[in-house]
Amino acid sequence: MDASEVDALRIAALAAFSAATDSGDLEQARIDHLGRRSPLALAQKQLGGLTDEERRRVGALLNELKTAITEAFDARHLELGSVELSQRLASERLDLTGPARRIRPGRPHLLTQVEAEIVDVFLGMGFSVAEGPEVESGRFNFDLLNIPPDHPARGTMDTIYVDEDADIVLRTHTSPVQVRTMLAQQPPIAVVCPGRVYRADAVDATHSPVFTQVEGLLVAEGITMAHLRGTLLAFAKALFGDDREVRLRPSFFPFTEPSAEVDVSFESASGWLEILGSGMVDPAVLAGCGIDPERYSGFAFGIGVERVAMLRHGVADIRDLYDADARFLAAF
Ligand code: 2NL
Repeated sequence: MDASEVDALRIAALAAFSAATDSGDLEQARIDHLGRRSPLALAQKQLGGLTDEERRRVGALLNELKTAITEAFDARHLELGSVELSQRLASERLDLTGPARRIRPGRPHLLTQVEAEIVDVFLGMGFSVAEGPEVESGRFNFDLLNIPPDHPARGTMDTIYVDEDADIVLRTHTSPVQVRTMLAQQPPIAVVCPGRVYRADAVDATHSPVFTQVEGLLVAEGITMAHLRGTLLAFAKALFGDDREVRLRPSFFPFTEPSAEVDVSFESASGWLEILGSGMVDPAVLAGCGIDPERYSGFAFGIGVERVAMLRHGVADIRDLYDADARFLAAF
């Protein structure tokens, strides 16, 4: 092999690398001109058949040739790499000035928010939170609350029975949670009991067979109606604003004596709006729950969370709180 043949191989390789316009082409050209079956590799294999002198001469030529072709390949490789990179950067360019997709975070339901707000006010006054089952015995839901077996509230017209024979009901208030608390511990007791309650009511703008209550109970020595009034005034101010007044109106519940509806002053509503029912725990209820009524007294109250949410947020129909209409939900 002489210098002109070596030159021809070099020229062919360089031409092939220049002609390659992408890295696929270039790889094929590398295989053709530097690969194991390239003319260069074949010529190197045949070196063994030459005389010593020839082998040294041709060997040197082929080594130079290989270095030249390799350098040419490396240069073209870099060149095509940077061309391809800039093409890719151009085609995958992101327009960072375009409008971002709007993120719409979820949040607790309005009822959940209001329930938490109510509970927080009482936590701030030192009450604890207690929860209990929604399926209750008639004993905890009624008997121990001074509601006798023949009371109309226990009928199937008012109460949803899970098992009528066994006297198992969906709780009609969260009072049984407070009953359970009293049975489990002696005073002082200060608990609030939030949760779902059930009544056999038809649905209309202000009634739902499922609704949410936060009931509260405070039992200790020397508790009077003044404690009830002061506590519920503080609650009304915390929830509805500092310039509120409360008014107690005589009422009746089987489990409290005396009992009082609590109204809050509302300038917009031309006077007063009822926010909850309350009273001094009936001594018979304390005694039934293992608390000595000669030593202890207490007050209790029941807040309808739907009613508070509707008053606070101007919701006219209780069904809006349950329909899960995204347009309603998004407003809170
Ligand atoms: C209302 C009235 C009230 C109670 C709930 C209660 C619980 C025990 C003992 C005595 Cl364990 N009372 N709870 C007392 C008065 C009223 O709720 O209108 N709620 C929406």
